Amino acid sequence: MSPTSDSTPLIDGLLTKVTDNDPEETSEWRESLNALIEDKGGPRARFILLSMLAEARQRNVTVPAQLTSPYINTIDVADEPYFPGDEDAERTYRRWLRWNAAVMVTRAQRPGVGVGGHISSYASTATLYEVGFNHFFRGKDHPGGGDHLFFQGHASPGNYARAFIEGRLSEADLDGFRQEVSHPARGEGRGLPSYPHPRRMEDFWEFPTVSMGLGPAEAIYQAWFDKYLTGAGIKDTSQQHTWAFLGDGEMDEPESRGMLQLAAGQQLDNLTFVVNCNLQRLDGPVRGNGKIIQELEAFFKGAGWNVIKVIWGRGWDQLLAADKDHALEHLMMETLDGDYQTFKANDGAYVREHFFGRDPRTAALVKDWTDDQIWALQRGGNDYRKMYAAYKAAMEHKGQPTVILAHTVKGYLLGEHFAGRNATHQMKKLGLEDLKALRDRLHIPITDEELEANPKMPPYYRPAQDDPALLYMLERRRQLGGFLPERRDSGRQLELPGDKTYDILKSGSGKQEVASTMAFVRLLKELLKDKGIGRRIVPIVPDESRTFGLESLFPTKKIFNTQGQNYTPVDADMMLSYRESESGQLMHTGINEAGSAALFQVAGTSYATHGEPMIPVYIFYSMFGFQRTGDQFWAAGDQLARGFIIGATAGRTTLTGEGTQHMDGHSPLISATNDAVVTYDPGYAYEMRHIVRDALERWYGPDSGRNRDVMYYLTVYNEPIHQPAEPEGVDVEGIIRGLYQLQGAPEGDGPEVQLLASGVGLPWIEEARNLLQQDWGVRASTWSVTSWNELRREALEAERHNLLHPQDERRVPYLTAKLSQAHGPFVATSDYDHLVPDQIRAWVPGDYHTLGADGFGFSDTRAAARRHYLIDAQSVVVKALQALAEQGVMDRSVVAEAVARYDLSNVNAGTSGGQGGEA
Ligand SMILES: Cc1ncc(C[n+]2csc(CCOP(=O)(O)OP(=O)(O)O)c2C)c(N)n1
Ligand SMILES: [Mg+2]
Repeated sequence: MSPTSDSTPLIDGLLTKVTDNDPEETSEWRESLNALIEDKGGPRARFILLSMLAEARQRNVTVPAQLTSPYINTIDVADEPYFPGDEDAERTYRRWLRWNAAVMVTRAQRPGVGVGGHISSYASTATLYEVGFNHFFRGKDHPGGGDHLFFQGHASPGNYARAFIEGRLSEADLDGFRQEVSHPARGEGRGLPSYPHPRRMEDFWEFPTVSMGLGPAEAIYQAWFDKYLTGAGIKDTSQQHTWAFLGDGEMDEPESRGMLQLAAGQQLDNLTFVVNCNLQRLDGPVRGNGKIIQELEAFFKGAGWNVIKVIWGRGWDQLLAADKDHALEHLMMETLDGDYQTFKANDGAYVREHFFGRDPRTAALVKDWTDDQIWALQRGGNDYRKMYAAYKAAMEHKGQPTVILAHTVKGYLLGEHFAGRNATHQMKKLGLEDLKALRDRLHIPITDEELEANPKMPPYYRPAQDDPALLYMLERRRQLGGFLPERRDSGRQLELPGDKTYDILKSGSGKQEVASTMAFVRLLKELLKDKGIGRRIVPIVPDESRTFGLESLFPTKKIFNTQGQNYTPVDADMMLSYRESESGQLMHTGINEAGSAALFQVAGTSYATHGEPMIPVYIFYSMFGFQRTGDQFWAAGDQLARGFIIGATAGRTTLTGEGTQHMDGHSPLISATNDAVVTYDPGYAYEMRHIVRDALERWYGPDSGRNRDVMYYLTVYNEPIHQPAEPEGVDVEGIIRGLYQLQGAPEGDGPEVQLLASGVGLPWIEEARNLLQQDWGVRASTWSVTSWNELRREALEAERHNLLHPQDERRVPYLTAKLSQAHGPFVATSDYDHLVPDQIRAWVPGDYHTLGADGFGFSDTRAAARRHYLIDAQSVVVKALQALAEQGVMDRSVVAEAVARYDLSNVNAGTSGGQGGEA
């Protein structure tokens, strides 16, 4: 055991505070131990101690579980299963794949292109993939529905190489690697994205994995969600398995490790992680001074996973069998990863001297072996049968997720310039000599002449159509349900709710004041009742249900838990009792925004992954959304996810009681950078009814020609406000496109201004309109900007069109056209940074002035905060007067008078918004 595992916290129920009631006896035991260490040394003492622990456990004396095992394979040789495949045939085409993957990347480095790629990672993981492709991974035509496969992103050349041999991609397609736009534009074939990007290759990739750490997180939630679908009676997923292939370096990411407990707690035995432990990451060793496999073993075991280590290939079996006094096993354990890496960058003689030579007993084990024989000893992850045994055991294991820790070599079989080298990750091409050597090692029938003809464009290898190995390979996939990866979008539509469901938000709040969050939740409850889509809605909440008024769903819809509810909830007698169930509809993710975002991604892509459209409604504190899990929303966009992202308690000044780390004044800016996110900042409830309906129709209604693969981000607030009834004949198109008029200018002949606002700012401009008229005789129109972001996008599209078609009639952006009849300067406010309304500046037809709440928030009353930032009603009034003064319509002294009248620099003089602002 390494020193680190000595300090592993005791989590197995051991009492940590036991009184020592016989110190003398204790000290005798201690002395014996010390004597043993001095006499026989540390290793022997360790052996005795571990035997004692094992004995104690056997006798039911509770001691903490041992989190690591010896540095040998978990599955004993005697327990290895019969291997049902044709190992020779499988090796033959595995070599073709290795060759074509390396050649594709090399060719992508050709002069004039030079776009790079990775060679060594696939070389290390080819065996791990191939065992799965030939014996385990079920395709989409499998009656059980097929498996979910998360591949290591930068090992994609291997996936393309397989698709080429399978006949799914042509040689011309492979030459389009990393030239997604230019290659097809030249008419030369498909462009292949660098990594698994479903958005860029919709019929092929399913899961975007290259932002390291997000794949493992998503895989866990995919497996959980599969059980949810079964519990909901929507789909039987009992024959679907989730496999995640991960790098050992990738396991450093907090997202890779931070959600393991959910998989164990929910007993996700439909999930297997395969960690490709090639001991290297990008720069160098993962744990040069330690042992990553042992570290991961302890970590996963501690989290409650089943761990299978595949460390040594079959060549080692006889050595370990002859290792009577465990000297080899001990040496394997004592040798550091950094040294293991160095061995693979050398040769057999080096391994003999620097590994076996460290102990006369181990040196003796190989004394009759040649250096070549020693060099041929493989690592477990490069041994096909050892991996087969591990996968089979993982599939058969019940009640726990499994992790397979596979020891491999980075750059395996690529030769001395690649294997185990620190720089190997980024080596992008093979030189002529490397190619020749690789060709020989892989037995590829390509001649020296063919290689020499153009070393920058080495030929791909394609077997004859009736090659027995090829036929065998295709047959394996046919038996397992078709090629993988594959993404299928069923294009399924849903029967959507009619008008009545949405009417709940039509009539306003009457005398009451209602926050937009609550209004949204009311609509959500109506949607949950709908016969057509109610059961397809997946509310996702990271421990904030009570904050958002969702706790009333606990007793009726229940919280999903694969274990059901085995305890009596403390509030069992109450109406709103906390209820968990195997068929629950709510997904309570714990305090885990990253997990929730992963789940959102999974549920939002179920229409493709499972052919079952599901509608995630992920509600969270908006501050902990785009800036915290923005990368996951990006991955969700890549995966063409659809669903509602509800940034609740939004705004820089609306949740003021909670202070700066809760006050979001910028999430619409971040969401604006994600092209798959349609952002709305609705202020009034009735606006939401149209937006939500539009989203559902866009995703799952009849085809309207619009891109369906978008997510809707709605910012909603916790400030109760008067919700007006929907005006007769309201401008629905304007609401959806981002801008509509609330009120026109009052009659009269005073100067005119145009006031724009969004979200919680709508009441401020309505108040400002009154003040302008009463106090200054200025006539203001008010506009609700439901989406600054969409207005900008549409305007940019118009500009692009105009750039490319200079002689066509100019396309006028929607917002420009909409505001073209408006008179006077424009003033905009919101509960966000200036940059939010500034997004549309270029297309506002007139002088445009923005107000905004920039910088860090603080805890205070809403009115004080709004005055501090100068975004409230009075600030809007003054800004409007100033705008008129700048146009020469009004004297500057009037502006000064207004500043004084409203006491504008006094934070205690604000009136926009009530007191408070807690969650
Ligand atoms: C979040 C994130 N950070 C950094 C990278 C860049 N990156 C790509 S591959 C790689 C090294 C991967 O090492 P490992 O996970 O051990 O995979 P291997 O290639 O060794 O199988 C890095 C740092 C990334 N893709 N994603
Ligand atoms: Mg690695």
